Amino acid sequence: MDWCVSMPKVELHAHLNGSIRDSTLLELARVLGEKGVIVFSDVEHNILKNDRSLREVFRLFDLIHIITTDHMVVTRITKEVIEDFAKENVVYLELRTTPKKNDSIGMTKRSYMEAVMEGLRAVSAVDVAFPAHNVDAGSPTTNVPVNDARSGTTRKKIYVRLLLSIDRRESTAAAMETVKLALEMKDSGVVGIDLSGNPVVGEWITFLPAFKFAREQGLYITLHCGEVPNQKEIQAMLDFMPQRIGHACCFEEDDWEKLKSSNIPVEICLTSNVVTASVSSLDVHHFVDLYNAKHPLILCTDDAGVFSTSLSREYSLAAAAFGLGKGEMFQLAKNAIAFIFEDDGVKQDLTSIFDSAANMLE
Ligand code: 6MZ
Repeated sequence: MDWCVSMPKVELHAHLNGSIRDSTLLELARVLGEKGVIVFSDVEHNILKNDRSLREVFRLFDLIHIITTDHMVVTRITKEVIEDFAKENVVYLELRTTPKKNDSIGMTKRSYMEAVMEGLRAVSAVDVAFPAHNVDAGSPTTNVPVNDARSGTTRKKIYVRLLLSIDRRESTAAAMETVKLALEMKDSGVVGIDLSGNPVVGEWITFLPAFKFAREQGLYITLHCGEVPNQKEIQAMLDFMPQRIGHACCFEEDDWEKLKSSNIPVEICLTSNVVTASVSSLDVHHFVDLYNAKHPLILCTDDAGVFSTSLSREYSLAAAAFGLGKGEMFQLAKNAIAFIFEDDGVKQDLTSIFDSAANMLE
């Protein structure tokens, strides 16, 4: 496990509200319990539970959202989640979150995202490399630490980019609103759009206009695809040719064929898939077939908080379950650079970070 922690890693599939520390969730829940908004003991049991079906996971998210949908809390969890990933040597993080609207507390999708941005700026343990709008040049510049001016020191650095998620419960109009917000925030590090949420709810066709618009406007796209069996949807999503997909658990023969010929990279979330029973056990996980076929794949956490995992743990699990050595795992981590939603400049910087860490393999 030690070398899985110390080696640089790239995280491309992490949901903000799924990645919260248990201690933070419990602390926040206790406060709401004292105010009588929730029953703390029920919530505590739910948060600390280890096994969860996919249905229970989405019930838990509804609960988490009651606890966290508040501007200050959103800022706090964003800061903590980034610090946690940086601590285990994630050097590039694409953090995704669903912009939320809650009239009762004056929250709009935009103000929710501003609270996320505030969280980025609040990170103090590491430098956060993030695009900052260069007022003089009138154009965005990348690679600027937004939280601290102490760059150039030996402090750790993590690149953070944001993906805005569309929840499958949303309407076409709400999905379009999220895409427009992403476009307005393009200079602030929002690079793409994700489709997520309970996979048994909603239909791809509802979101298609928003995703078409996102693509036309130059945003990157990743879709949760095949987390439950739904061949018609899987085929339609693959035909759309997103830049990446997440999960790909319940694929039929035709779907594998289409996926492999399209070469669409897959974000693999081992613990999440096994805990939610989308895959019955690690030894039958599609990681093996995709890895052997040299299909592009990236190991990710999905929801490090909800599934009590970390990216290092996912690497360690894969190494043990699939008999992969240190060199192969290092290469797997490095390969992820090719699939980030960023330009060649950032890719080159990440490549040098990996190259200078390669001596850990000796
Ligand atoms: C599908 C998931 C998910 O956006 O509030 N989410 N969607 N499948 C999964 N597999 C377990 N895990 C998380 O983070 C929480 C939201 O992310 C999506 C769900 O929509 C969940 O409500 P944010 O930060």
